[in-house]
Amino acid sequence: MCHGGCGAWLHVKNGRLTAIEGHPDAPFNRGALCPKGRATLELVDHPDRVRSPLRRTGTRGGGSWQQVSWEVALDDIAGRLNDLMNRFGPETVAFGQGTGRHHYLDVLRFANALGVPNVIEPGGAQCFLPRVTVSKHMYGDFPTADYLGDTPPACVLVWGGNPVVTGPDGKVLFAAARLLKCADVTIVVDPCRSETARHCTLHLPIRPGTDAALALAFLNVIIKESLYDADFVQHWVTDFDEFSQGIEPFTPEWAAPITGLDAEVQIRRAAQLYATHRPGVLDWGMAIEQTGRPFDTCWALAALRAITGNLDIPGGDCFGAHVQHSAPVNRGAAAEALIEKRLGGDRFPFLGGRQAHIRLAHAPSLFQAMLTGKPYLVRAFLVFGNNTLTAYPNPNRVQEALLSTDLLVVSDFFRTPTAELADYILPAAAWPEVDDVVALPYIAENVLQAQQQVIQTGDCRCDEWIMGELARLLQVDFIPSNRPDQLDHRLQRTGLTFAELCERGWYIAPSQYRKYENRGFRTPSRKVELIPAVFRQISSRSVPMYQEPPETPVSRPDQAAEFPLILITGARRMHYFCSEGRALPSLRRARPEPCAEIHPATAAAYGVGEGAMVRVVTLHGEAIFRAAITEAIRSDVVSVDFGWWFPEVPTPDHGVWTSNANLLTDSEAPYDPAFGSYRLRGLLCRIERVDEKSPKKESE
Ligand SMILES: Nc1nc2c(c(=O)[nH]1)N[C@H]1C(S)=C(S)[C@@H](COP(=O)(O)OP(=O)(O)OC[C@H]3O[C@@H](n4cnc5c(=O)[nH]c(N)nc54)[C@H](O)[C@@H]3O)O[C@H]1N2
Ligand SMILES: Nc1nc2c(c(=O)[nH]1)N[C@H]1C(S)=C(S)[C@@H](COP(=O)(O)OP(=O)(O)OC[C@H]3O[C@@H](n4cnc5c(=O)[nH]c(N)nc54)[C@H](O)[C@@H]3O)O[C@H]1N2
Ligand SMILES: [Mo]
Repeated sequence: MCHGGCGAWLHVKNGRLTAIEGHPDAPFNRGALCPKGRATLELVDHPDRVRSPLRRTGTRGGGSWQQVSWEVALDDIAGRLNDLMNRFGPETVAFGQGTGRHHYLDVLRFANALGVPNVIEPGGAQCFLPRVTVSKHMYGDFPTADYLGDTPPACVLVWGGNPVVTGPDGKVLFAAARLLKCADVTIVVDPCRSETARHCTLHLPIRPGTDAALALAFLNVIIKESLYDADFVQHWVTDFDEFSQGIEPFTPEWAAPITGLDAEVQIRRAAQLYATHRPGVLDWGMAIEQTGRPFDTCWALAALRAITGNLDIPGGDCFGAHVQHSAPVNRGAAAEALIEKRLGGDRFPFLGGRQAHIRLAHAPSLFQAMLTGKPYLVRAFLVFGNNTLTAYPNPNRVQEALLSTDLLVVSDFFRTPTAELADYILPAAAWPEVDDVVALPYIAENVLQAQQQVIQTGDCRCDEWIMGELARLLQVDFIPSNRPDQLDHRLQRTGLTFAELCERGWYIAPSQYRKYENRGFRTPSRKVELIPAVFRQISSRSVPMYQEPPETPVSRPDQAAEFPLILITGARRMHYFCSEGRALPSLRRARPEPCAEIHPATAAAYGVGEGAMVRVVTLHGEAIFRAAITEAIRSDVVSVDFGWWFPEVPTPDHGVWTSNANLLTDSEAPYDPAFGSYRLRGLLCRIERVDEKSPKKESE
């Protein structure tokens, strides 16, 4: 359901789900389930679940809906798409989706089939894909920790993530926690003492947005003190001398005032520990992609792994078995032709251009095109599982953009504030209602698990089916990846059929290490490239650079008096997955309200007591949170929950304008030069006490 991969037994009686248990032998979770997994029954049977297609009856966003059949809904949607595409070309249609779910690649292939150039997903520029793309250019593949091997890592360095809560990217939180337990040295880089930090021997409470500076200083220490793996570097790494020269100025003493860390006992010591405790895992999280310049930060961190020889060794960061046989996404003349038309494709080569791992459009530019008709008209938007109003910065503008289209279709489980703006809401199938192959960890694909449909709820259908039906009506060539023959096809490399995989539950590829010794790395030089040629085209330098983020007390001293604190948004919480789960009673009881974590000294300075309501104000807007006062955060940082809306508020906006973290963030330039990323963390803010009883306003 999430980035999961937890094996579970689903108990079914008379076609209804009656219980869920963690599967005791499942490769990653070994019997455990998190609260979100345990709430599955509350999700599938929820009284507010959308169970049949809904057609808008009144004005847009007015909240009046009529149930219609799939046939009526899809005929009308296909007819209107056809009409718009005939008038304005296929670029008048755009797709949106959320973080990686089973239908992720189907949306991209469906877009290619239709000639639709613009698919947006919050992750392209802000989550995971920057790490993947940079790794592909430098190593030819994306490495993940050796979760299933027999050799424990000697060191785990967690950077800008909280994996024991989030288990992101198909690696599962329980496996991440096990890894931390067995390592000798564990280090975490995080402005907060997160749940992961509490498992670690060394915590570096970095100033938000300065990760590239710290990573450069790590490289400097490791190179200067000759702590790198000289043998690996000599045989398998290009451009080491040029790179080393470039790194010379970035000493721990240079990085200390930037990062707010001590040069000797924090920076130098951590770099030495990571370099000398091998095998080492560097587990990087999504914080490094949300502070504005993931290109440089990912480059520096990727270089760290390479020079310490931790790639593809037992207990290190390993390349996957790629045991799934997937249909290609970017290949073919049709996909190539779309690059020219893609919004942001020319400006951000790693987001939407030929060198992107997954080609996506630049979200702020797409919303802009909807509003202005420039560079061309975008009149239809189909959303397959994304709460657009909570996921993107500047939700006021996002709402204007969505309302300006001629056709808005949203497929979801619930009438979210975003779905309420649509012409049609399509009832999406939840995970116990879908057959699929789940390949974990993402990109690496070492484990294939069977996801089996065990129940059917109302008229709910999976997104792949919806796209398949639209393709049929629009007469384009697209085959859903979970059609029975496709499931078998995807399992080719295992020699199993889908039915056989269902019998076994999962397939684990045998671990193989140092695969590069046979065929080299999958880069042009067949080696790890510290300065790939394509990086030279993007950067004016031969090493990653640190640039002070555009909105900090250092870069904007003029604003710092009024906004003296630093805001981070969206650190993940155990009970919710992004904007989901707010309607599920067990989850809502555990975390009833959106919180702002504030250090006691800061709270005292602002006269804010535990549990008080606070208004967080930035240069971009304001939102309201419950104060959670904690020592586990830097005193100059405030951390707010993201994704909040209030399903119980009866107006169609469901309270999305009260505590939506993206009212506080920034969608404007400057953007990351490679990915077009904007800033969700590391923004100037202040807090104010609010003397209201409840954070929920009815409506604006
Ligand atoms: N300020 C701030 N903004 C952020 C972030 C942050 O940290 N701070 N994080 C960013 C990141 S990393 C991400 S990934 C995005 C998250 O953005 P998304 O991944 O889009 O998450 P949601 O906004 O929860 O939207 C997902 C919607 O899809 C529905 N859904 C779930 N499964 C399915 C399915 O199989 N089919 C269909 N049709 N619907 C489904 C859910 O009910 C929910 O309404 O937000 C980004 N935005
Ligand atoms: N339970 C749960 N699990 C989830 C999700 C969820 O919503 N709930 N969402 C999923 C999604 S879409 C994603 S992308 C992943 C994200 O999962 P992770 O990659 O683990 O990212 P976060 O939870 O955002 O953890 C980021 C940590 O980064 C810290 N941080 C904030 N700013 C900075 C900074 O500038 N530098 C550094 N070094 N650290 C910083 C925060 O304090 C936080 O502890 O989780 C996935 N898993
Ligand atoms: Mo994400």
